[in-house]
Amino acid sequence: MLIFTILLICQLNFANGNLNQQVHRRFEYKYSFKPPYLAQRDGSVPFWEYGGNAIASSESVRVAPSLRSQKGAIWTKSPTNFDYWEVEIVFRVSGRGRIGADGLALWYTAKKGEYTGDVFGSSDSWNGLGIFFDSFDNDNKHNNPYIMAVLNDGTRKFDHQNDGTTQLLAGCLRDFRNKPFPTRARVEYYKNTLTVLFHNGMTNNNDDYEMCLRAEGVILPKNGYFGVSAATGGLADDHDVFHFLTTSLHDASQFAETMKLPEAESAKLTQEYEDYQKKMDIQREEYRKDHPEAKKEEDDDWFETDNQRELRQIFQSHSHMTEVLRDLSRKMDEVIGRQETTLGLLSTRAQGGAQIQQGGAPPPQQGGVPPPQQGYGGDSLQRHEINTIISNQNTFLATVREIKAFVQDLQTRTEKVLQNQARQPTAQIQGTGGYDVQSMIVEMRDGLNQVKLGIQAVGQKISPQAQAGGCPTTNCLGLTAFLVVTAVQLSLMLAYTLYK
Ligand SMILES: [Ca+2]
Ligand SMILES: [Ca+2]
Repeated sequence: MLIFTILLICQLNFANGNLNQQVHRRFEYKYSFKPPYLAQRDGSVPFWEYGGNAIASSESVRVAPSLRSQKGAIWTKSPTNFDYWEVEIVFRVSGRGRIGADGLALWYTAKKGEYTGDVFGSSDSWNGLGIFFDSFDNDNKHNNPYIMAVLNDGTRKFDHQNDGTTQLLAGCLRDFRNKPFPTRARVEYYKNTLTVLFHNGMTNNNDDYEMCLRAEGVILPKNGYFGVSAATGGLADDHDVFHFLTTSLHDASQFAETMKLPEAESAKLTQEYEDYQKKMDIQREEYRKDHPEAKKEEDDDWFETDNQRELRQIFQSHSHMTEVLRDLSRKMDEVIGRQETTLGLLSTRAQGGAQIQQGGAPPPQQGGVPPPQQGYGGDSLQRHEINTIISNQNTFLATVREIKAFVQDLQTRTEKVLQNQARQPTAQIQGTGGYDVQSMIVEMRDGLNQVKLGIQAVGQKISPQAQAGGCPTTNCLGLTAFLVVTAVQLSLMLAYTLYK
């Protein structure tokens, strides 16, 4: 099963690789618009024409505004010179109403459509493809907003009354109105397969696309025009388009053939490039002679690498510190484990002692605990003494747990600092000065090492006592005090670091 899965993954990767190798993509700026400077000062959009109620600004094209009975459209000036393409459109349909109208259309047609037509603001009886974002539920089947692809050969009229249900190629029910982020659609037409992906605008992540529809055997007219249109009715929405990005898709092998330059031209271009390089070198030399201070600035750049090295050292120190802390945490676990064993032994003995005092008979052995070496009984160890020992042990355990939690907290904070540094390394180094941070970290590491050694020593001290089954109360108290002092020290160090 596992081998089969691995094989499948390999195959998929191979297939993906093939696809990437075969398709050559080229951004087509003459069939695209995007902010900033979407529209020029005179309001025109380069390579595009718009009309009707459409208005273009530097940030977006408002294809139809939220007023009653508005229609508008924007069309490319020239027909495409490529067969296959992908269009990514970033848009927003928004209005105050719970229901909006009428919708937005993305077109690829043999001829440019109208600017005030009957189908979402553009021409009916189109020849080519229309992707409709239909906001209004004309047929009252509660299935709008709806996204659909409708093909037409120039003979059919769009069936508005039924929301085109009998004419659509494929579609999907998606709400695209009033989303926190602009909605997106990616329409791909490659080797007669049409795919529409939709991004519902609930996140700002560019990759959150979902499949809306896919249809094979789609034949579209060659050398068509792209367009976007929109319309409002009795109800109204703003229909804004921010990005219209067209990429042409080519079969890589064919593309290589068409892109080959004649040899003579290639040699000429190479020669031109070399001449240009030489000219640039000469100019650079002259500039250096005229501006000796520029040289100094270049030298200054080299000192940047020192800073970077320093930063890397800080990173290493931090990583080392994290390791030490992890080690410490593990040791703490060990200490707690040992203490719990000791506690178990002691409570067994406390029960035994109580029985001795009550009945005077020797205690039964419980859970295979070996009998202690030295004699004990009602005379040598009173019940209240044992209880004191147990309560001391409990206090000690609680303190150790607190310290453990504290160390974990410290570790989390260290990791946070590391992450912050990774995100904004230069800000840190400029803010505090690299050497100070470095020396402080070394100090902290030494301190932590001392703590670690102390705890190891404690662990060693405790284990023989656990084996012997005795724990003098004075020692336990001393240890508690030691650990509390350590905790205070650590918190002071941490506070100092945070303050810094
Ligand atoms: Ca409709
Ligand atoms: Ca409907």
